[in-house]
Amino acid sequence: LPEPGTVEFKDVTFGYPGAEAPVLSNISFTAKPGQTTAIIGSTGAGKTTLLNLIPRLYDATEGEILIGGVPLKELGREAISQNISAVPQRPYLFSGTIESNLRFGAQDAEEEELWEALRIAQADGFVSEREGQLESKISQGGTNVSGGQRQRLCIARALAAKPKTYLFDDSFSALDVSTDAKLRAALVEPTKDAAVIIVAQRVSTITDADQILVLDHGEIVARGTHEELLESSETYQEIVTS
Ligand code: TTP
Ligand code: MG
Repeated sequence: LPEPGTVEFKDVTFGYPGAEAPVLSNISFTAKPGQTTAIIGSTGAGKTTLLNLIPRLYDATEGEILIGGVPLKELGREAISQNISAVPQRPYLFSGTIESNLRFGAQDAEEEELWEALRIAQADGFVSEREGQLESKISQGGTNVSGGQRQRLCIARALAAKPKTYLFDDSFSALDVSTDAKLRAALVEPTKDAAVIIVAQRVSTITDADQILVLDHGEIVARGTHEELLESSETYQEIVTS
């Protein structure tokens, strides 16, 4: 069996219910623990849809997705939520406290572990400045924190759960370049044994990924490392220079 956390897509096709054309066609790849798999492609290419299939927000129309060699449909909801942390493109906070938001998926974490997750996510500074700190209130939808703070709290929440698979959907876009760089450097150690899948807009942030999948109109049109794709893929070159 592949290692726990391994994500395998086998010839996956997906169309939204009622839509005529599939949004994803014949997607096959393996994201291995200890590696970063980046997905890049223009808006509407299907990147978010692809990520959303992994925690079963929808089921593939054709083909199969396996986690650690087990088909998603046999895994069960609990195993999926215990093993996979997803930071969605529009990160969401629940009304409650910062702590209750961080504990979603990490009920038994020690308080120190929550602070460690906040430090990695570059969120410890603004949380410690808020009155009440971990007990400080978050309003419905997280409207009383900024977009960049919301993003970092959702990254901290994902880290606190200590999953085997991380899904980041454009999760660093609201951060300034310097915070983005610090956060990425801090993420290396805590995610080193996990399978990490990152959807990115900025190529600069994924140049060191172990594999990059170039998605275009729902198909993987090229794959490889940054250097390989610069040589082989016109679509990639266009993304790099755009
Ligand atoms: P996405 O998967 O949202 O495309 P994307 O994530 O690559 O785009 P972006 O970079 O802007 O985040 O959408 C792919 C197609 O699927 C697009 O035509 C819109 C459609 N779609 C739906 O029909 N219903 C949905 O719920 C979503 C998320 C997308
Ligand atoms: Mg998207």
